Formats: sequence, C-alpha cells, structure tokens
Amino acid sequence: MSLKGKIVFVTGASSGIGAATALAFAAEGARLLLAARRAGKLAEVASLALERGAPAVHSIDLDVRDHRAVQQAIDDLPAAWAEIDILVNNAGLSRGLEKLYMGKIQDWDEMIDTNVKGLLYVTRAVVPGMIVRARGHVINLGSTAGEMTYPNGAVYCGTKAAERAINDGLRQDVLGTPVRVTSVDPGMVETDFSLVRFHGDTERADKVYKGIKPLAAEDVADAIVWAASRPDHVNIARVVLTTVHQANSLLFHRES
Ligand code: NDP
Ligand code: 8X3
Repeated sequence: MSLKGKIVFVTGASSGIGAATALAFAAEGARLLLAARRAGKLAEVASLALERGAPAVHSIDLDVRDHRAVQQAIDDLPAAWAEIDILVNNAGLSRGLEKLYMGKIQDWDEMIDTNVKGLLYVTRAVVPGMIVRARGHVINLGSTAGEMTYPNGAVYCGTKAAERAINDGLRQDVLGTPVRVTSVDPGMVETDFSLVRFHGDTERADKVYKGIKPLAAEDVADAIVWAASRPDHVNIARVVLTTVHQANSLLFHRES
C-alpha cells in the first residue's frame, strides 16, 4: 500500500525510534505530524524530514501525560491535518533500574503516566476520527520487556505488558471497522533510552550496549513502515525484533 500523502502522526518524534520513524515515512512521501516536548529537537527532525521527501510537516509541542493538552492538540489541528491515517504511539521512557521494593515513586509515575496513560490519551483522541472516516492504523511501541520481565525492571516491563494488553484490546474493539492495530516490539535499541533511564549517566548507559551490536532506531522504523505498507486488508498484529546478540529479555551474547 502506498504511503504517499498519508498523514502520519508520530509521538515522541524528537529522538531515537520516533525520529527515525518520521524520516522513514518521509522517504515514502507521507505528510508528518510530529509531537514531543523538546521543540528544538523536533524542529531539527522536521527539517530533515522535509529534505528526505515529506511533502509537509506539522509539529506539535506536546506532553502526552496531559490528557487535556492531548485532546486540545487533536481538536485544534488545522483542517488539512485533521484526518490522521496512521498513529505511531511511540512516546515512552524508562526510569531507573532497581529492585521494586527500592524503586522511586516519581520514576514509576513518569513511566506509567507516559507509557500507559499517555498512549491511552492519544489513542482516545485520535481513533474516533479513524472510525468515522473508516480508515486508519494505530502502531504501538511495545517491547520484548512486555513479554518477559527482567530483574530490576518490573515497572517498565509492566508498562510494556500493559501496552501489549491495550494493543490487543484495541484490535478487538475496532473489529468490524477497517482500522488496523499493530504492536512493534523491539529488544535492545541504541537510542537515548538508557541515558534517560539512568538520568543522564552516560557511563552507565554505554555499558548497556557493551559487546553487543544493538538494533538501530532505523531497524525499528523499517518494521513500522513495513507494517503500515501492507495491503489494507492485512493487519500485522505484532512484530518482535531483536539484534542477533539478544534471544529475549534475559539472554544476551556479549563479545568480550
Ligand atoms: P528516546 O529516549 O530516544 O526517545 C523517546 C521519545 O519519547 C523522545 O522523542 C521523547 O521526546 C518522547 N517522550 C518521552 N516522554 C514524553 C512525553 N511525556 N510526551 C511526549 N513525548 C515524550 O528512546 P527510544 O526511541 O528508544 O524510545 C521510543 C519508544 O520505544 C519508547 O516507547 C520505548 O519504550 C520503546 N522501546 C525502546 C527500546 C530501546 O531499547 N531503545 C526497545 C523497545 C521499545 P521529548 O523528551 O522531546 O518529549
Ligand atoms: C526496551 C528494551 O530490554 O532495554 O524496551 O527494556 S529493554
């Protein structure tokens, strides 16, 4: 299915997988609606997307944790941008890596509010329009962490297990409409993810990828664009992808 001229809304488009996804859709000639909190970084991605072939880009400064702001942002879209064809629910993060009984409440709130509630708020604001227009595709960012919990990551893994349930629930709830629902579930991807998890500690973040060739954000973007470009009667329910150095959440091969 051609993606040319489609309106693609990517949340968390200012870095990592979201930015790579925006650029991959740009190369397909899609129109891009990009959202994140860091307006400067979003502007850089927007200008690159135009260079790569997006016919138009509209950026929104948005915190997905604020349900009123999310609804307002969708309600306020200029008419030319209102008919969203593809929603990529990518905004998300992990905070901390420690035993559950020592975890920081603020970290838990941030992960749950972003990865679970934020995803729900955006979905709730966008999907009704897709139902009315009888077309649309929601692509949610899950994780291998949602399939298998790892030590010290219970809350992050819990948010991705919730994504999995929400993804599957939404697919059931839109049954009978042409709207498609996909979860793209990567293993370890080298982005700012670990830097954010460790609150800016670069040394600790770098260790995560030591001896491993992780997935790149572009590998995940490729899977997202692939799912979006299947014929419109084909619903890809879930794509799980890891580097060859990772078998699951717990098992890695590290080169010494
Ligand atoms: P990055 O840190 O590079 O990107 C995260 C993006 O989410 C940023 O653009 C950030 O933008 C945005 N974001 C975070 N909080 C909010 C918020 N409250 N409102 C709006 N946007 C927000 O990490 P990744 O690219 O790796 O992560 C993207 C998604 O992929 C996440 O859902 C993550 O859980 C998932 N994932 C990542 C994996 C990995 O190993 N990297 C593996 C599996 C899944 P800003 O700060 O400007 O708001
Ligand atoms: C990100 C992958 O395993 O680092 O969802 O949590 S992992």
